[in-house]
Amino acid sequence: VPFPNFHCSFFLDLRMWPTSVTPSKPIETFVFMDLEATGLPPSQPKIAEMCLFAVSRHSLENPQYSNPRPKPLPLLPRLADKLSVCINPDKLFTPAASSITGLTNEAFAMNRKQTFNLHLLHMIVAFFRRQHPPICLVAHNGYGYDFPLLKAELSALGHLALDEIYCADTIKAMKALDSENNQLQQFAYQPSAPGSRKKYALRDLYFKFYREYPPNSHNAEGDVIALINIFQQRASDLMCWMDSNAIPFNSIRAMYKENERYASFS
Ligand code: DCM
Ligand code: MG
Ligand code: MG
Repeated sequence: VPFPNFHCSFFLDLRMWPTSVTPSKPIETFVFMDLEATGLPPSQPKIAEMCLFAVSRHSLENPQYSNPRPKPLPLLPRLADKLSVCINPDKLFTPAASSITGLTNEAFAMNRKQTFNLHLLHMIVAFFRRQHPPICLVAHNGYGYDFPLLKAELSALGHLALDEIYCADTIKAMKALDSENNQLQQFAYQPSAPGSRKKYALRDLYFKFYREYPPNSHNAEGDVIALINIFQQRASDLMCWMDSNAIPFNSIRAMYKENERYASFS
């Protein structure tokens, strides 16, 4: 049992996972991340914008609330380290990516933005070094997109590992929490209502909790803030799930290998 004194009611079965692949003690810093990029796989996208918000477990366990009318809402943690960077992707945006993000190759060129280079790598590593470990990167659809894409960019610089950093995907976590709740409900003979198909897109979860769509979608910082707002609605369960289910960032496979980008031309 990894955490004998945890008040964690979820997923006892996941303790069958080798304990060495999850953090050895509770995660202390959650680094919420979102990436904007030139497109979706299989186009081998390149990152165009990256936002990291590092928030302590303490802040997430002790939220402040807005004025109670009409309804008290958790405020963004006052103490958060933030890194938001524009990155010249050095690759053409797909029309869809350009349209939803508002980012264009011309704008990066006109504003003389640098590529995903060693300066940025050093910023990211230094940013993590300032956080109290264990550290967990958190992204919405992170396993499907953000983590493999970040891994591809780091690998292209020859930086294969981010040691002592874990990662967790909030879509996977939310689905796991919901399915656990559904199993509990089955004991009470409460079949889920017809038409209640669960939707897990960032904007749908945000709407479910806040009854409006999130502002600044497809802007890395806007998406990170929306993700934190969603996370705050179920923070204790999500943190508990991540303590037991976060995986090492080093176990993430790159979305593609840089030299394969040119393989089809040879
Ligand atoms: N993306 C895309 N087309 C979509 C959705 C996303 O090309 N329909 C790409 C471009 C975005 C990136 O994925 O910059 C990240 O998506 P999101 O803004 O949802 O984080
Ligand atoms: Mg995203
Ligand atoms: Mg985004």
